[in-house]
Amino acid sequence: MGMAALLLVWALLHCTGTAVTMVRASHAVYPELQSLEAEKVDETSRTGYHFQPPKHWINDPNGPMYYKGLYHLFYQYNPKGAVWGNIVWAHSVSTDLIDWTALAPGIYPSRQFDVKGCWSGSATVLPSGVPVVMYTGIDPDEHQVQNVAYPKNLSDPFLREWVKPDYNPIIAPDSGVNASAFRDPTTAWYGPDRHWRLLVGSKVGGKGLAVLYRSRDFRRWVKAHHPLHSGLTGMWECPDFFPVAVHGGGRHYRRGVDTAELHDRALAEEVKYVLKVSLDLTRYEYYTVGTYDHATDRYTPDAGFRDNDYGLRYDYGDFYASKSFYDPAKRRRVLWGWANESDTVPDDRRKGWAGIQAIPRKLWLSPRGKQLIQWPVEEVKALRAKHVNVSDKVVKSGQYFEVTGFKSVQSDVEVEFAIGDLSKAERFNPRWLTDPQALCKKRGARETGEVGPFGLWVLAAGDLTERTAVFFRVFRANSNSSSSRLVVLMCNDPTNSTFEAQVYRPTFASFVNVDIARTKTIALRTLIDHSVVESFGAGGRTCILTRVYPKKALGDNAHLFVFNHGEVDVKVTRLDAWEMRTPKMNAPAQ
Ligand SMILES: *[C@@H]1O[C@H](CO)[C@@H](O)[C@H](O)[C@H]1NC(C)=O
Ligand SMILES: *[C@@H]1O[C@H](CO)[C@@H](O)[C@H](O)[C@H]1NC(C)=O
Ligand SMILES: *[C@@H]1O[C@H](CO)[C@@H](O)[C@H](O)[C@H]1NC(C)=O
Ligand SMILES: *[C@@H]1O[C@H](CO)[C@@H](O)[C@H](O)[C@H]1NC(C)=O
Ligand SMILES: *[C@@H]1O[C@H](CO)[C@@H](O)[C@H](O)[C@H]1NC(C)=O
Ligand SMILES: *[C@H]1O[C@@H](CO)[C@H](O)[C@@H](O)[C@@H]1NC(C)=O
Repeated sequence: MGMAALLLVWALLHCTGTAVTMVRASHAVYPELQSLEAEKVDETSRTGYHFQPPKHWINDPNGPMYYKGLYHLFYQYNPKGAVWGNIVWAHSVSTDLIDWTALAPGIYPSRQFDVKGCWSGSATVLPSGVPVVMYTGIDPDEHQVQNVAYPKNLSDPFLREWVKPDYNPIIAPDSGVNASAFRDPTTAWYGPDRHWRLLVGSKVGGKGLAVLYRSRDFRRWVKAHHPLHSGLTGMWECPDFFPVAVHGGGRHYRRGVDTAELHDRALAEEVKYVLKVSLDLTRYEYYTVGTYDHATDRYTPDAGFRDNDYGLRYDYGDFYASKSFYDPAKRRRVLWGWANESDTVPDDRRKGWAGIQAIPRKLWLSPRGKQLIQWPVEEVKALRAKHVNVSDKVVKSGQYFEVTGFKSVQSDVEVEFAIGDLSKAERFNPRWLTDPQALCKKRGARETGEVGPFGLWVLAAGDLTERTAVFFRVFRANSNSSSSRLVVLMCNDPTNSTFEAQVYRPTFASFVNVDIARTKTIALRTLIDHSVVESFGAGGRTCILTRVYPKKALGDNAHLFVFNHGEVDVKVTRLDAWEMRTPKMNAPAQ
């Protein structure tokens, strides 16, 4: 197609706004755009220290693993454009999860069993030390099949080349499976019966399924009679199933547990299991923590975990298709998740890029086993540069102050608030319990309250006409103040983040499981990175990532404020903020 024709297509798309789009694999598909290379890359809102390639579209993290001293991250990538399409497994390596080197794509369509696409999957490091990847291939009939690939050269720590055995696909949809809804194999685990197991995401009718397969030799896989688990939530994408250490279980509870260790009987008694699924219908994820019976291959969520759309999430913002891996170098479980753009497809075409990965997070089970806790991997601290701090500063009702002396556009901010008088907390309506997001919208950052809203305005213009609020509000759960329970809401309000009308800017929120009546303080850490606001409330109990695109609050014009719109005074007991350096982000290998 000549340049004029391209421009015509583009103009048509723009003017009518009704491009022929279809939805496949849950991504809007723009056939006319998916092979239009970005001519230039707009750096305006590009991130500095979040993972992204130099240009074009990315989505799900794939097959993360540690091998011979290197962290590997593969991810869904369109080498030809800034919208979804032409999907391959792009491949990057790092020694520290911070500086990344881009290699050539590791897995790309080359055989009948993946000729129409190489979609998401996982890595398993076999007991022999050999890493294997299992991924979804799209065959000539557009059926989703599961394939395996092995490294060509085990002495190459970069694992540059992968071999796809002729016996692929190793798992094809049988007559009981919808071949258009059968994807994203998990890391495999080994049972006491000497069989490997893995899960594939699927659905039947309105039910999401984690379909279970078993194998003796990693080659011939047989479907189990029942799925490991299912739920009335529509298609399950990107299932993840892994053990977590229990507090008091004889090992440090923050330590990760390798999926491959699952068959160890002594170990099995001191771990719980996590099942996470990504809901195709809502584009959110949820997880439960429970027990796994090796003999019956059944997973049962613990009482108290909601096993549906209202379940606990890793992140209550823009975070999807996540995948964890066990890091043997630091004995921890690390979580990767994809954050898409909140701007429009024409914006992405103009920018020449779309999608980032969230900062990798260490993940562990809380001491009481009621939820998972996440925290940016410790390596992130190595990026901290210029530091400023504030301590014991009271923010009176209706007041705010600016944190000065550093550039906040690419920064890491840790703050702790002490609350003066919790007895004034507003009444909590029990109906709000199931929908914190609606509560946040109703009681956004601009509404005044009693205890809160207080928190940060980030990526703010000097005159505050642009700002994204990350804040808390405290409510009292019943009218009897001597026996009341306090409810803490954490909220992210991007309503005033930009003047750009087209940008998608939902309020994101959740409750924070802290006993604030006892602590009387609450902490917040926010990683700010041009168009990313990634927040960790109460030491990682509630996380919210959001994408925003300020027009004024760019570069040196981005400011950071602390505000209090509640009647009750709060005190910033301490605030530490650092400018963040830019790591080597996917520079091509020499
Ligand atoms: C395998 O990788 C090692 C380490 O990079 C290299 O020295 C060796 O030449 C490679 N072997 C082949 C057959 O490519
Ligand atoms: C199979 O899944 C596809 C994709 O979600 C859906 O369009 C189709 O209706 C499903 N087919 C059946 C028979 O459920
Ligand atoms: C702020 O940090 C500096 C070191 O960067 C330290 O010397 C100083 O005591 C801190 N001030 C407050 C008020 O915390
Ligand atoms: C913030 O957003 C609201 C709702 O869109 C709007 O009414 C208000 O004028 C905005 N405030 C500023 C300072 O732009
Ligand atoms: C408040 O609750 C406490 C403890 O449940 C109870 O002893 C007290 O009578 C209650 N007071 C009122 C006014 O209901
Ligand atoms: C990210 O983009 C927004 C705005 O277009 C959509 O509403 C979300 O559904 C989408 N998220 C995912 C996971 O695709």
